Amino acid sequence: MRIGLVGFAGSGKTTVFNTMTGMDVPVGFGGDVRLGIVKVPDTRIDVLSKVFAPKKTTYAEITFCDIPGEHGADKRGLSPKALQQIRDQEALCLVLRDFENPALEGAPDPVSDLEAFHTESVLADLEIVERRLDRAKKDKPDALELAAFERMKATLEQERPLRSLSADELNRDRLTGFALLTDRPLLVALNRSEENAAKALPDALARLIDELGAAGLVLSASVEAEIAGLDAADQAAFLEDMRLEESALARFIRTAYGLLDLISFFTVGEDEVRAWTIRRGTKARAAAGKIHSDLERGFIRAEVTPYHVFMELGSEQAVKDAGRLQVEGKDYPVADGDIMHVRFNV
Ligand SMILES: Nc1nc2c(ncn2[C@@H]2O[C@H](COP(=O)(O)OP(=O)(O)OP(=O)(O)O)[C@@H](O)[C@H]2O)c(=O)[nH]1
Ligand SMILES: [Mg+2]
Repeated sequence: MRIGLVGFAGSGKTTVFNTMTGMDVPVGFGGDVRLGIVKVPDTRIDVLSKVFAPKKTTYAEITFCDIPGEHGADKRGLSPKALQQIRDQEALCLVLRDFENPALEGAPDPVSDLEAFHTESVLADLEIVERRLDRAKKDKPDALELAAFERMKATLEQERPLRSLSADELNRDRLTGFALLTDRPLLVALNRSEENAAKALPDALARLIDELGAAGLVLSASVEAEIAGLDAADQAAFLEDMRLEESALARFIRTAYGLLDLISFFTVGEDEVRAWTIRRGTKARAAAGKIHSDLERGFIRAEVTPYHVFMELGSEQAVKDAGRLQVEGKDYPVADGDIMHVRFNV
């Protein structure tokens, strides 16, 4: 999954990117777009890896993309180039500044920054939608698609994000190729100074995040940088000192998985123990396709052991002997934590 770190110049995107990925990209202003891959920590994978002692253990991964918050020509908002780079992302993490940045004028105002980002995204989307509607008047319009675009226009004119429409209303299947911004899942990260790291999201901001159909989270990039530099034992003590329950990366991943409605299933064996990320509701055959297209094409059945059943009985043989192995067909909705063996024939 690809998540873009977006936001205005100097909000701390590169600093957040560094703490999440363990990379050391210079902070300050601007720079190039950067990619960093992060393993999704999962204690279930750690346990399965102990049991199977495989040659290889593979965690699920998230790709972070750090997008410089280049200003528009009037020194405000985001440049067309920045907006274009944002359009390439599957999901967005908006980093809001809530710390004094000596290089910027004025005190931090995250609520107004979120409003400004939203307004700018709405206007960019409206331009695309109106252009499509204009063109539709000339060529032969598809009635369904036209209705969807009219609905999108009305939604945007009320300054509501497209993500507030259902997949059906949006006619989402037909939308690929339209580089819209407000239909992307949005995670808002409030980047705070050290002394406020453990305080909850302020009410006004929480309300706005809710209205926009987004999810919110608080972090302090400077605190996280310190945590990342410690060894495992000291990390726990430091988190407790700061009154934090877990690192920002762990919270970030959990929040992102919830927002995007993602779950993991596992494959196990002597060669590899591996986590796979899918959308909740994905059926067994499509999930098998994540592993290899042959498994989807030649799918016969899936043999499934829920992780908790495996833990209760201790081995795959014990699960079979107890008659607890689930034999599932192609339409079985894979559940979070399913250990799956796909039987196939090509
Ligand atoms: N005190 C404090 N300073 C921070 C924090 N996060 C970032 N900074 C500082 O703010 C400045 C800008 O941070 P960057 O991470 O480069 O900001 P950016 O959003 O990547 O900026 P652009 O790439 O220009 O859009 C740097 O000097 C950082 O050290 C934080 O949590 N607390
Ligand atoms: Mg940057």
